Amino acid sequence: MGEKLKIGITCYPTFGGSGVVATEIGMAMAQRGHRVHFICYDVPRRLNRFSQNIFFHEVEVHDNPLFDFPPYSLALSSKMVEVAQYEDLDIFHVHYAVPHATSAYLAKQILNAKAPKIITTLHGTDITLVGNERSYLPITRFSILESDGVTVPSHFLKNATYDKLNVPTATDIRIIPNFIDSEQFSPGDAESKEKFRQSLGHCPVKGRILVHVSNFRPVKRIDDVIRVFEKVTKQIDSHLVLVGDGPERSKIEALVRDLNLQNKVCFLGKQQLTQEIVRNCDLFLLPSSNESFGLAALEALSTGVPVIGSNAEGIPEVVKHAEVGYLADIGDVETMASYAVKLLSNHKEYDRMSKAAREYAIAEYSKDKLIDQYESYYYEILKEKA
Ligand code: GMT
Repeated sequence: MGEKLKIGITCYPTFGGSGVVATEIGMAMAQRGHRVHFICYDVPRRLNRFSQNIFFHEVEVHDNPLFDFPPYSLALSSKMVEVAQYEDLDIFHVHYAVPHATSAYLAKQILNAKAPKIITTLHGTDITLVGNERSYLPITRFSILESDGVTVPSHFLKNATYDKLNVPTATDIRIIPNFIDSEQFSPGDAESKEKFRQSLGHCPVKGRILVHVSNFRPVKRIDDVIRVFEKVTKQIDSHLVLVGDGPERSKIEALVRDLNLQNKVCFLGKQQLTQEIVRNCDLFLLPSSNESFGLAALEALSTGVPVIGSNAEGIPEVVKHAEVGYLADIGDVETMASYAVKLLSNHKEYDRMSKAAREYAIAEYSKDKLIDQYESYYYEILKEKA
């Protein structure tokens, strides 16, 4: 490999998959000796410890009586310019076209010949955003076309970028799937499972445990999670654990009460170490209507937990139907529930699938392999666009 790089990373510093992927890439690059500068409005959730080669630069958005809306994108551009100049950055690796690639583009214009190369990683919600708000299309498209390199986590998202954003197919978009740290996301054992059940406290848990982790946005279709569980729990002694928080939370809590399931459903809210929960459960539910990849499902597979979900967008690329889980059409809660019951009632088949899930996650999505791809891509873009 070539010389050590100086990389600026910008992402949404939240619990969402894009923030997780961005942070894990940064931490892995730092371990490989590159200097990594996170340029974000807050410390990314997974960046929870001091590490050599990692630096954090806060984007402060100053208010002013003139501003109805403080200009985050401009504050980010200014910070990018400052960090690039002081730290002599080689690359801005931004996660999300809008506004991060747009801010990087502006920073590049200001920095001129000394500007770092821009690598934009799309995460899917860029496309959903344009679907919901068409006025963002020109700026999303422009920011993608002006990037020096573009990556996506799935074939689905590559095709959607060409189709929905009308990006010319001659534009190279590199597929680098999301990845897992299989040591962190390892299966639970009998002891951890027992401890977990007891720790659920007011929700004493017997039987099987179904789990869902998300940001509780409408695209996750958490009402389908509840409907699937309602059917499963009628046939199999089971509980449902919900991890995360977001705009749908109140509605879902109300639905759980309406269906009289409150003693069987545990809302755990936002959690830092989801692996400590998911590895102690039996089945992961992901019935989303939109999912460019489905990192949460991959993390479940890595812990040996099969996934039942929808066959939307990028999910079938990650969850191989009948091999590591089962997929049905969006909203088909009947079929999802029958797959869940079938799997949970056949211990031999469950054990086979659980083992296959873990093996598949390690073989296809190991962190080292995919970080190698990002690192090679960095060098490729620096060489190509020199
Ligand atoms: O929808 C989420 O879970 C959050 C969102 C985000 O912005 O972090 O996730 C997107 O990026 C993840 C990482 O690439 C993907 O695994 C998710 O599938 C994707 N979400 C959607 O496409 C809706």
